[in-house]
Amino acid sequence: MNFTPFRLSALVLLATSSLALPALAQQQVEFRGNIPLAPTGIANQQLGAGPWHYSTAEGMDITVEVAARGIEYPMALTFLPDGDMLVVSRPGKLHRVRDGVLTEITGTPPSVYFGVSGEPAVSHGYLDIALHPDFAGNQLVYIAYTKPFGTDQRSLAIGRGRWTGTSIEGFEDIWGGNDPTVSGAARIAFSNDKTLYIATAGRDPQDLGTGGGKVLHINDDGTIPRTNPFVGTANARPDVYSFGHRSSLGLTVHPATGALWQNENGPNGGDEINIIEAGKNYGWPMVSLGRDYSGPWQSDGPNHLGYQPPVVYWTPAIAVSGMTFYTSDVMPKWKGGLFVGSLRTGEIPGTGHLERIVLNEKYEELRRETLLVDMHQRMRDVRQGPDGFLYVATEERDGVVLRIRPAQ
Ligand SMILES: [Ca+2]
Repeated sequence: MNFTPFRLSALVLLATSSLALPALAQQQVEFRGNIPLAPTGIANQQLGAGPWHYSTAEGMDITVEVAARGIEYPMALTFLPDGDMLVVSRPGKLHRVRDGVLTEITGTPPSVYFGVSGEPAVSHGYLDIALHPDFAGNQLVYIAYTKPFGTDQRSLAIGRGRWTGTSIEGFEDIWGGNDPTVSGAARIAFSNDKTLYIATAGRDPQDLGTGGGKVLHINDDGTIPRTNPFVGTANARPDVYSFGHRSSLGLTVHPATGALWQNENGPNGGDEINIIEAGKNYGWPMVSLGRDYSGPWQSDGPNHLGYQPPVVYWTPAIAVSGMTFYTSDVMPKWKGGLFVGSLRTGEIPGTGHLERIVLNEKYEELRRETLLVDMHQRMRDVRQGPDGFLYVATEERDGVVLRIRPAQ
């Protein structure tokens, strides 16, 4: 036998570690139902006055400044032809922003708003806003919102009205508003043919007879395009365009191809960006690259066999939100990049940020940059302004719209 003192002590250490392993191998966390309670130690951090300066990966320095302040939980923004910004919020308000000054716009519909965003059992009042492609001629503004109906029910609704400069005139619903199976997150986007796409959350993403977990497709007046893939199919809604989605928080049209790009939140991981094709099944809840909130993988294999695969995915989740392609020469090293807002990373509140994704001509990912992490804000929407700068809405109680510009 050749037990040296060193080997003996190593054996003792090994035995001790083995005995202690079950107690040290994992951390117990508190659950509500089957969802772990999120740790809030770095959440709700106040944003300072700015501006902030950053170096970025492509060698382009940026300045980030506050373009608008004092919006409670902004959800989405868009720009009017005159350069003013319109911002909708969780409490169901529409603001115009001109030179940093907020004006609340009247004539918008009542909505349902409660709960803490990011936690179970919530309702967002206003979800998205879009201008009609012929806005300069018809002044039509579209709002996606959670509408109260019946005694105590709520439903996603899409409505439109005319912009007067200080109000929305003659607002009326053109779609939804009476279907309790469709509520929660949603986005809308006009395509180049002036029809409207609606990305929804909700129950039964595999059921073609319901509106939840789908991308839906309507004309600008709410009627159904006859070319939709399931028109005439038994037990299918004629407005369904694609299905098998979870919770869509981003929808945009590719500036060159006109293709519809959608993103959706997985549970704990499995966030996806998808290119939407008519009639296709995107897999939820059968296939996912994420985990159930309680720990197990959502599906048996890490693939989308038999279903449309995502173009980009995240595990752990970043809670993907608003999404846009950047097309301007103002920040040339970012031109062609895809920008995505993040509400929180790895199930930890206070870790929202902005991501920049570089794709090749086949839409295969080449690189991914994480931006504005140290701001600790929920970055709900990102859009390009008419000035070529990027604008980011932070969904916080003291929400702001940030402007990203080249460093000066
Ligand atoms: Ca999928």
